[in-house]
Amino acid sequence: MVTREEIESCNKEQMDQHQRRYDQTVSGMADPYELIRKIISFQVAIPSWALGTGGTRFGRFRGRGGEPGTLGQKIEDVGLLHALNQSSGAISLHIPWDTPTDAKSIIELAAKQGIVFDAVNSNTFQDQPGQVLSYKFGSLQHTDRRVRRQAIDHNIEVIRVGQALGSKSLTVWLSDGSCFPGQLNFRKAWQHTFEGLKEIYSTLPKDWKMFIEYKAFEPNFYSMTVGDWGQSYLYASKLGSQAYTLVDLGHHFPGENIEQIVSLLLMEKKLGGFHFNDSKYGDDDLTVGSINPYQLFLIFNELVEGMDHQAMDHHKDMAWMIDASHNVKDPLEDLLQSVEAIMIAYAQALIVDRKALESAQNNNDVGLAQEILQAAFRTDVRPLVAEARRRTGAALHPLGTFRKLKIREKLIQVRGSDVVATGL
Ligand code: PSV
Ligand code: MN
Repeated sequence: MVTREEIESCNKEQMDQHQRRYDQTVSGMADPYELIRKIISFQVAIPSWALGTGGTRFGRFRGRGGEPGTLGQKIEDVGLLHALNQSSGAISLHIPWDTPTDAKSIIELAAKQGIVFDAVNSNTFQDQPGQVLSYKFGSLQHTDRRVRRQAIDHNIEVIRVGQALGSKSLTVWLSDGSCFPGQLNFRKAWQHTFEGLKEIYSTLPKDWKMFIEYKAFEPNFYSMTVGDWGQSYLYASKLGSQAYTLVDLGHHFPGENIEQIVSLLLMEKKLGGFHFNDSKYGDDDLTVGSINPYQLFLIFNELVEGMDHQAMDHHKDMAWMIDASHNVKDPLEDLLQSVEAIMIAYAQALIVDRKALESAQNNNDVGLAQEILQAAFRTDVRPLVAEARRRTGAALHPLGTFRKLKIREKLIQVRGSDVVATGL
């Protein structure tokens, strides 16, 4: 669908302008090559459910078409993104939305596109056709042990699916909770959930991690059984060293200090994974960096500081993923924009003058500390990120190239305009 030659020829047209901007950006930087090296190795996984047009509880409008109708086509779409940016070399599957029927051929297809399998995600927040017992009143927290059993078995099955693909982690997001006061005994709900997680954890292969994702509200509106980072941390620390908290940016109340949460979880070695998106009000699932890029930068600032403090590998030691929904935009364009926003925030965090910041903090020089952070945030690092892409054979401008090469039009020609991808 897109070749290296096509990307190169688009790059050629933009090269003069890029070179001018790049020279200007790196003129004052001590070691731009080291920055470029880090940017190149940073990869963000694409969730299998984000490749189609999403909807809300008020329905779903038609997308432009050409959406992936099969898991194979979803992998092809991630391959397209990766060809354009060389930063999306992984896919995260949601089971059962995207259960592979033939793992071997799926692995081969992914390998051809340079794609690996990131965390596998279980789903006990919906009832599936033919499912024996309902999750209407929760899954692992349920008052009926048979429902809990069904949810535990599903998670164990998801680990098995992931093992066949070479995944190394399981993400558990539970929608369990209650909608009305009195509906739930909080303590029993917590204990049931913990017992279930414990059993799932006990089946985890030794080289796997388990991520416990929390969410402040929705679909339950009075209480969530894994509602905040404190609850997730409690489960993760009681479970053991293979269990971690997963932070999804959209799962907080407005105004929450997510960067501080990130810093403390890193300090406790309990931050395992990340779901990127942006929001104005809640779990809005908007394009990363579209509403509050400064917050994204502040989060990356803590991530880089905390990971460096523990000599962690920025790419390998954390599961990075986008978790968004695209109701009005082309999903592939939206994902390209999200990855770009992540790379920009990451690059800006890399150029924070850490020594100067530490000294300003030690001297309680509040004004200077702010200046230092904002100097990094206000640096236009886009040419640096573009250069990192160019050096790996990707596009200087992924979105522009996607449009110039008429990739969506080609997908519509091949797949038609009526396919609807699985997901929410
Ligand atoms: C829940 O809102 C969530 O963030 C979880 O990560 C799910 O797996 C994903 O969205 C898709 O529904
Ligand atoms: Mn999520």
